[in-house]
Amino acid sequence: MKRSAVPLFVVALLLLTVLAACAPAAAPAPAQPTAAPAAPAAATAKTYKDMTLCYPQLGAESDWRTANTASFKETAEKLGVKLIFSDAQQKQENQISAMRACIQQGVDVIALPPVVETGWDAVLTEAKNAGIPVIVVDRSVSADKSLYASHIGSDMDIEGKRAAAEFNKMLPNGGNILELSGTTGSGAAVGRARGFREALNPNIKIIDSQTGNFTRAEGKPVMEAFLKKYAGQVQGVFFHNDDMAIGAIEAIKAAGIKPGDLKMVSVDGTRGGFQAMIDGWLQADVECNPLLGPQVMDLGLKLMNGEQIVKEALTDESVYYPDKAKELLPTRQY
Ligand code: GYE
Repeated sequence: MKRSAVPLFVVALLLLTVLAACAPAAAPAPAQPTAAPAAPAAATAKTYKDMTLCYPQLGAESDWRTANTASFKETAEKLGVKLIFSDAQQKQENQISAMRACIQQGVDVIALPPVVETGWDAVLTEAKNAGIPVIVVDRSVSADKSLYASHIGSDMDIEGKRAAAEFNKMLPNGGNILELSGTTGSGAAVGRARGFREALNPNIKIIDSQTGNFTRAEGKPVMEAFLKKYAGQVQGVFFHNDDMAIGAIEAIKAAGIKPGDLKMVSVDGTRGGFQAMIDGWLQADVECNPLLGPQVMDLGLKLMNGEQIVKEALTDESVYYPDKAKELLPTRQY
């Protein structure tokens, strides 16, 4: 038999082709990861335990202030926030140096309850340049809004208007009243005086207004002087806070005036104010809530995590009256 004419190299080629066709198809190349797997958000988000909060408190002038301080200290303790607290004794220069010390230390957030409205631009700019956000607490500042992150507190103008509405009800035929105002130049005193005047009926005249600096100690002598000067000429007194009212009531009692002889309205809604309503001295107490610690720390944490926060957060408040005072007093937290 003749040997096949098919050359050997052709056989080899065919074999190779068949082998190649039978080989399993190459597995697709594994997809190249495009990015490292995203870390769970919780691992990077800051928590309260990471926060150092500076609170250069303005003073300890009133029961409102004491409750405000307690709210910050208790909340910080509960949440594990490191609180740098100081008491400026109602002096702006002390608040400013406390803020500068905090800036130097590189705190995460500064919460500032400004004793007065003006004069904050320089230190707010320093905080901003250091990248430390400032939350203005309680009273307002006149500085440009770009210099601080947020303001949280009461609407002092509304509080003044609420007080005026009480006098409008109690003195429908008009009359003369006196005003014991808070710390001169403070957002609380400025707003309350402004709102009060805006809403007061024109037949009610404010015949004098003096500051008692939000304290009992200064409220009493101011009232003594008022009583000497205007004996028998006034129907009412508006107090910018309960502590001044309580100091003034001592002077009023000493002058032989009886509860209800003068119509009196105050602001804050402290236990002392409630007691003064129960005793018949105050006919209304406009609420001002000092328990701002939790809300401020919540905003502070949001800022640390780069979240957007509200520029102005106003506290929801009302007016208290003697009829409910006895029932509510035991429930009051301040
Ligand atoms: O009414 C007063 C305190 O700024 C709202 O300051 C605060 C006021 C408060 O001394 O009692």
